[in-house]
Amino acid sequence: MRCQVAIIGGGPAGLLLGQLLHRAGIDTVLLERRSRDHVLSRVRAGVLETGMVYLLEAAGVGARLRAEGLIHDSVRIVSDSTDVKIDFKALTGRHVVIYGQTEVTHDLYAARDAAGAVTLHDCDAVTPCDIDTDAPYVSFTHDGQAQRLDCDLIAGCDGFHGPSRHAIPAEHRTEFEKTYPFGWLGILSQTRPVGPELIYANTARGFALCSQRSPELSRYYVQCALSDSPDDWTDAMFWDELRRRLPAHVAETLITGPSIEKSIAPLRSFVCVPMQWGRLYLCGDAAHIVPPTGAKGLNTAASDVAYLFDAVHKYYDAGDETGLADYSTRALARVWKVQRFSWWLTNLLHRFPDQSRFDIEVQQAELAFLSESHAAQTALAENYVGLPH
Ligand code: FAS
Ligand code: PHB
Repeated sequence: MRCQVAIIGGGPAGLLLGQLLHRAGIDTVLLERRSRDHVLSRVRAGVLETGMVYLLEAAGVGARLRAEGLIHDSVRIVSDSTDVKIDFKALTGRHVVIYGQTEVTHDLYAARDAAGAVTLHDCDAVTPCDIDTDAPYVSFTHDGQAQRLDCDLIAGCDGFHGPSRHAIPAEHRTEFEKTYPFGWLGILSQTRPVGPELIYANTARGFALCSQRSPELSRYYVQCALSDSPDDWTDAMFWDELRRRLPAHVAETLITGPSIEKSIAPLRSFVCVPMQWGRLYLCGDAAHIVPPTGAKGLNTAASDVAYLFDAVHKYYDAGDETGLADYSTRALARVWKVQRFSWWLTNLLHRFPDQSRFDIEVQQAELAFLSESHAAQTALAENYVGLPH
């Protein structure tokens, strides 16, 4: 089997890259470890930067997004003593779009199928090989048969637990990591969202987030202990805790219902440097992870894809290898800015088990400054709507 670009991983990064390359006449084969149903059952991100929306339009999958995506011009950040609206539109002239990652993945798979591009699910032992030669390939097992996919380039879009990052020799790979002493317990409920905009809450009981997927589908999160499991939380316990972490006038309007999904995500900041080695290029969670606080995981996978697509297109279109050579440097420049913002917002909005009284006072003072300062609100808004690609 042979193609121009082998894509490992059928999440949003691999799918978006594959679709952009297809529309540029560059053929790919996508190897995914899990089944299509499993990938489409995941509930993850919900906020799209306008840069990501632009890429999805360029990939030809903007129709449902335009019809069903919800334009949000602001978010609210509340605490026990502050309640501030971060008005993206007024501060930056831009907005974000609420459209679930599940829907993005669904749309991209549908487009890939319609394009007739080759996607293999249930692939095992996927391994990038000879990445430091001009004849790289991917070995894998499919339907019990050992397979080999020869290619020119390999895109490692296989997420944090995939093999691609580990194909970069350990002696040349630097990994930066920060873990957080709590997780996010998230639920999805077929209920009307508590309000028109997302609400981030920092309270003495910890963080909470009121998000949404549609006018009838709500997504809520509460900060929880790392030792918790979803089974420790009944729906009633979740709703009670969420109410306690919201302003009273908001809590009393909360519409509750049975959870249709309930999961706990650990929080981590992680960066792999470099994001490329030989003919292997890492995109998305394969190279970096951010705590979900700033809604940047999916959107940063998209900016990696934008840079890699640009480089690969120049390579095939004009034999220009400069984009490929510069990919990691270019992508990491934006990745680190997103890491900083996600780390900063996570520290601002969560209660840490080891926080001193001083730490809490400083955190409350920063929330108060944010509620009073146009400059502070503008800085948050510029990062939230998305830094330039
Ligand atoms: P993904 O992990 O989505 O996709 C990688 C794909 O590679 C998967 O389909 C996987 O099955 C496949 N793969 C793995 N190993 C493989 C192998 N050996 N061979 C072949 N394929 C392999 N981001 C936000 O912005 N907001 C959120 O609220 C949010 N919540 C999240 C909750 C959870 C539980 C997780 C894990 C992540 C969350 N994220 C969130 C981040 C998430 O949205 C990622 O940033 C996004 O999925 C990145 O997309 P990919 O890089 O494509 O990685
Ligand atoms: C979500 O809707 O899943 C979501 C929204 C905003 C975030 C994180 C997650 O910051």
